[in-house]
Amino acid sequence: MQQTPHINRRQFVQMGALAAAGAALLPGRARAAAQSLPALPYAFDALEPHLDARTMEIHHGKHHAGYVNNLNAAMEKVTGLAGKSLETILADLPSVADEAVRTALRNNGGGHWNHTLFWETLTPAAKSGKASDALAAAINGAFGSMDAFKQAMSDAAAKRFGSGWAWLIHRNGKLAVTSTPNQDNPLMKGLVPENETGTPILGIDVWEHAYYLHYQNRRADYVTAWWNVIHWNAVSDRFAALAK
Ligand code: MN3
Repeated sequence: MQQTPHINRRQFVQMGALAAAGAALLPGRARAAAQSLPALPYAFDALEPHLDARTMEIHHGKHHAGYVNNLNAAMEKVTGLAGKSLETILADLPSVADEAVRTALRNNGGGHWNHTLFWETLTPAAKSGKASDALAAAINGAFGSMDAFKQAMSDAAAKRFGSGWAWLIHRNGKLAVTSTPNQDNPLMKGLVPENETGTPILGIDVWEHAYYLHYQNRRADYVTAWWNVIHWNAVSDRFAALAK
């Protein structure tokens, strides 16, 4: 017979606090109402010289903040989203009947989710670290080697015409590299090709606002520099949570 473990009131309160902390930290668990701009987990200049301070300041404080504000405005215009996580909303956008609201949720909800992931998976170069054994094994299995994975991801970033993202996704128990235009992401079932849906564990923003101040038209140089500031512990943790 399985016994139900006894949970006292103090433990119950602690569990609630942990859940609330998790909801605040993980983009996928953000609540539908009152989205807010997450603080950067490092200083604007912490990723220098690879990502410059002025770009980080504008990217976070203007671009990402704009997506959050526009997302909140869009969510006020439609009922039925209360209590849904942002991830759930993005995975079910075709169910939003109003086309203007649906487009606003797609662009700004995607923008908020994508940038939250982006900041969380960056860290100063000295703290970049390396992929966990489990993630490295999955990358080797999917791409042949870490170098081959980096080449595939860099190629996807280079080939994305105009604005968009390249992704490392977890899909059906495997890893794959994909790319989306604008602020779309692989969570958006019904909007991105079905065989490119999945859960991103790493993504690179290739909108010009992510690099133009420092790199101008040299997107490839930005992508090369970006690899120096990947927070491999964070990426490995995201992989572990999905691979369970
Ligand atoms: Mn951006």
